Order: sequence, then structure tokens, then C-alpha cells
Amino acid sequence: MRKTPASRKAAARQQVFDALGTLKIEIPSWGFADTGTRFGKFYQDAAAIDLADKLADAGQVHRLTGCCPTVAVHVLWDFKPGEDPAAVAALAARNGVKIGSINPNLFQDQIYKHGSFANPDPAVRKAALAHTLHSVELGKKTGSRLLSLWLADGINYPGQDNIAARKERVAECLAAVHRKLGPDQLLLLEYKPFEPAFYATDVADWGMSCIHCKKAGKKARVLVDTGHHYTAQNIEQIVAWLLSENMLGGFHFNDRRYADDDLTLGSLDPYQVFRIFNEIHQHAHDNGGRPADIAYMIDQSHNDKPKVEATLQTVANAQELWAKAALVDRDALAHHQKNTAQIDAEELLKTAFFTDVRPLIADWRRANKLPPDPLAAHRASGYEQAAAKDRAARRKALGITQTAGGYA
Ligand code: PSV
Ligand code: MN
Repeated sequence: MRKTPASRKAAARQQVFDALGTLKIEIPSWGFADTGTRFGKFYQDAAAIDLADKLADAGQVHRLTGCCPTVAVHVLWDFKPGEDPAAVAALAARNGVKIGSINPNLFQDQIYKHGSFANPDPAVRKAALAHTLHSVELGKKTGSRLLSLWLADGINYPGQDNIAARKERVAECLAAVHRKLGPDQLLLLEYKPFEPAFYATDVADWGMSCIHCKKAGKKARVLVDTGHHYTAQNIEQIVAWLLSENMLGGFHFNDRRYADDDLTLGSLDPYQVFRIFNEIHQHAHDNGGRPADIAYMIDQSHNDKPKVEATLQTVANAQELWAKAALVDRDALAHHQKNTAQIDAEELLKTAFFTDVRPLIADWRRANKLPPDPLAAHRASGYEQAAAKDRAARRKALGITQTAGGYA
């Protein structure tokens, strides 16, 4: 059948609708709290004080976008000692969301000065493992499927420790965690080239993470934080490789210019995010239309933007780039690739990238009884002002002064 402009338009609309229907994005509880850099924090009256506030903010984002049903939690920051996980799950449900990935904290306690799973001191490794296994239990009790691990482990100076021995210590701990996972749980292992350690990070890149995951067992996958790469690195190639090995577990979305900058996804290099999404759509296409099981999560702590607004903006950016990548004409691309028609193949990607999908996304939102412009709806709702008033008053009553430094 010949394609007319009208049939092309209808097909594009359907492609965008289908793509948006499959994209769920997890939001991080820590994105709503007062966070900052190690040089300081810029406080906001509307910043969440506790987990109840964070879940309320997450609920607002999900109500407006319809695509953020789960909230990632950081155990140390979100769970009070002895807190009932079932009560936390119920609190999330009251806000219209669910508890998502559980993030153990293996970096803030003083004992982690020289690492957690890689630490030469067996007592520290034991403590790190106990905290992680507790996190696995929290996952089981809150109905969360994902344990999301980031090891801040590394060494600052050559000769400081035996690099290969550190690798084996990490492997042993990961295997021990893997053994305790429930049948539906997955372990995601994040990598980061540097920071906080600057000479040798123990899980510094996707290859190290992938080797660890393969050794740990069938329920371990690599987590790609888009901010954790060197400047020139080709992230979409890493994604394509991990997909082809069935080792891609999920993403932490953000954008970067220098290092782990926590900037809004797609704010600096939207074409890169598009190229990553293009590989994911390509993989699904090559796999008979079956998408890989990937957790899309945001990992951004905004120091200056209003936090709920920044989250809404990120979600909208992700949806736009995801929808654009869905518009790539896969059959034509395969044809051009077969003939090594470089210019035509590249132009196909550019055509999809430069398509303005915003009107179609607004239509999709209307069709799903969502506001066509979530950011505008949020601003009109007065949520931010009400939260600022309530939280400023509660801070005063609780004697919380927004002057202490620190991270998160
Ligand atoms: C580390 O930089 C990281 O990306 C990890 O995912 C942590 O859990 C998170 O940031 C803390 O904000
Ligand atoms: Mn991350």
C-alpha cells in the first residue's frame, strides 16, 4: 500500500502512543530533599523534610505524568531504624505510588573510609554485607523488585591496596547478596569512573560491572548512570553491547558536562539520549518487538531548580526523546545499513530526532486523562506554594535549621 501524508501521520501518532505506553520512569526520593554539592546547599522551603513529603512529591509527579508509578529509596536517608517496611509501602500507596528500587548506602558511614565490599578489613565487609542483606529484606517487604547497588569503593594512591584482591572481595560479597535475592528480585550494579576515590575505583566501568554481575549469578545486571562516563565515551555503544549480552538492568538518568553533574536529562546533549533510546528501540525491533526488561530511573539531585518542577521537566524530556527514537524508520534503516548508505542512514536518525513530537505527546496525555502540559498544571495547582508554607512551618516547629552542610 502506498504511504500518503495522512497515513504517515496516523502511523507516527500510533508509534508515539505505543512508545509512551511502554515507558515507566522511577523517581528518586532523594530528588525532593535539600541536597547539594560538597561545597554547599541552597535550601528551598518546599524541599521534603521526610519520607512522607518525598512520597507526596512523587505522588504529585505521577498524578500529572501518569508514567512514574515507583519511587527509588535510599535506605539510610529514608528508613528510620526499626521502621516497619509494610507501613512505608502503605504510605507510598496512599500517595498513589509504590516503593521502587532499594538503594543501600555503603558510602556515608565512617567505617567506609577505605571502602565497603572491597575494604581490606573483614569486619567492615561484614557490616556492609549486613546492611545490604537488610536492604534485600526491605525490598521483599515493600514489594520492590530491584536492589540497586553503587559502591563508592576505591583507592586514592598507587600501592595503597592490592587491586586484584579488592576485586575478589567485591565478588565474594556480591555472590553472598545474590544468594539471598528472592525469586523475582534483581541486583543492579552501578559503575562510576571516579569520585569519591580518584586513583582506582573498584567498579569503574561497564565491563567491570558486567564481569561482576555475570559471576554473581543470573539475577544481576548492569546499571548505567548516564552521568558516570568520561566525556568522549560512546554510551549508546555500551548500551547496545549490554543489551546484546542481556546484561542491561537499568538506567540512572541525568546529564553531565564534566563528571557526575546531576543535571536535567537531555539538557546538554539530547541527541545522546536519543541515540541511547534508539539502540533500545532497535534491540526490541530485532527481538520481534519484545522490549528488554530495563528499569528507567532518574538520579538527579537539584541544588538550584525547584525539585518537583525539575522532575517533571526530566520526565517530559525523557518522553520526548523516547518518542522521537520510536519514530526511526527501522525498515528503511536496515535497507541503508545493508547498502552502507551512510548519509541516508544518518539522515533517517536526524529526521526522527528533529520531529516535533510535543503535540503528539500532549494528545497521548489527553487520551490518558492527564494534563497535556504537566509542568503548567503543576504550577497552576499551587502545590509548590502549599508545600513551602507547610514545610517551612514544620521545620520551624521541629527546630530544623537549613544551615548544616553535607550531602543529601
Ligand atoms: C553516585 O554518584 C550515585 O549515582 C549513586 O546512584 C547514588 O546512589 C546516588 O548517586 C546518590 O545520589
Ligand atoms: Mn546513580
